Amino acid sequence: EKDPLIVLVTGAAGQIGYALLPMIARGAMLGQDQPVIIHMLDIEPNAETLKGVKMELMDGAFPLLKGVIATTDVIEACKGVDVAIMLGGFPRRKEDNKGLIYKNVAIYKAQASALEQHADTNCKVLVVANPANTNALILKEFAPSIPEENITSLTRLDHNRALNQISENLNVHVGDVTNVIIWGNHSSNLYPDANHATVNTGVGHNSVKELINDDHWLNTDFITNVQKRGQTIVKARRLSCAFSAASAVCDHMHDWILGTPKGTWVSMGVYSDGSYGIQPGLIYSFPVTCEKGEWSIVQGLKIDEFAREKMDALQKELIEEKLVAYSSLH
Ligand code: NAX
Repeated sequence: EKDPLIVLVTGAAGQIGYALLPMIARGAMLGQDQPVIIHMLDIEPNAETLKGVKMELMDGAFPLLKGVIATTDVIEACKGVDVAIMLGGFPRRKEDNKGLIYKNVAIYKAQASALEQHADTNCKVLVVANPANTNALILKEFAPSIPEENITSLTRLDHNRALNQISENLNVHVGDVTNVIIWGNHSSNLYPDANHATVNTGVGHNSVKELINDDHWLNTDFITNVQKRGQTIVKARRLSCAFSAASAVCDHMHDWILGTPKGTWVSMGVYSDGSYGIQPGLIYSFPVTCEKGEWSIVQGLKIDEFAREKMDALQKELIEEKLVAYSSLH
């Protein structure tokens, strides 16, 4: 049997945490042959809730689950961690964007130091809490001894939502649609790009662009449907999306660690190496392939004018968020 991996989940008493924890314990994230020890972190006002979640994890009698720690102590939570899922943060609903960034910079700076000092040196980090790209950037800057390629942010939910939009439009199974791209920032202006997406028709791979034959839809409703999907779900459910986010977290970590299938890519927020003219160092969502625990940005895709404009606007947004974040540090 493999040695267990230690998985940290911050904000574990929250909504996404509640959906994610049983998925991790059942092997949906790291594989059915990979035992796990789960470290759950939340803040003092939620300590009791966290205890309740721990009881449910124990009652799950999960064969792969070798241990659970529920704590409000960030150092205890970060000890020996191999995989860190950062759901915890100050909620968007209570602050404007600037206030939200300020509050979260303080949190991510502190958690970066704790991870740097106490986690495994090769710890892989996924930041989900919003503003996800900028929280990840702060984490990267304040944990310089963690390799920068190990710090990522979530755009996989948006990626999966884009796959679903295409699957509904073309009336094909979502599993047959591949290679959409979420470029840049996970924000209300996020940009799903289907220019390179394909559908497996059983006899070959056809371009989504040719099958849909309607650039207008791809450049209008397709984009806004993905951008507004979160709000649409809140309206229907009277709660924000939780298990689709949790499932996307599992997809992100699973594909990063175990690899993407040949010929397909996924979207991940990763540090820019200057690919596609994006400012180096920013945490920007790119199409990536993964192998043996390492991602690489898909190179050489043809970018049309429409896409270029969106990609640049999102870069600008991220540079602005970065400036706000840094201004709060002085
Ligand atoms: P909840 O508000 O239900 O849970 C957040 C939890 O974090 C709470 O239990 C809170 O006590 C805890 N927390 C706050 N400060 C903390 C700290 N300093 N240390 C540890 N824990 C702390 O939110 P939930 O619906 O679970 O969403 C979690 C985060 O994901 C939010 O920031 C949300 O905006 C973000 N999302 C990001 C997505 C993405 O694609 N990147 C999509 C889903 C989601 O909206």
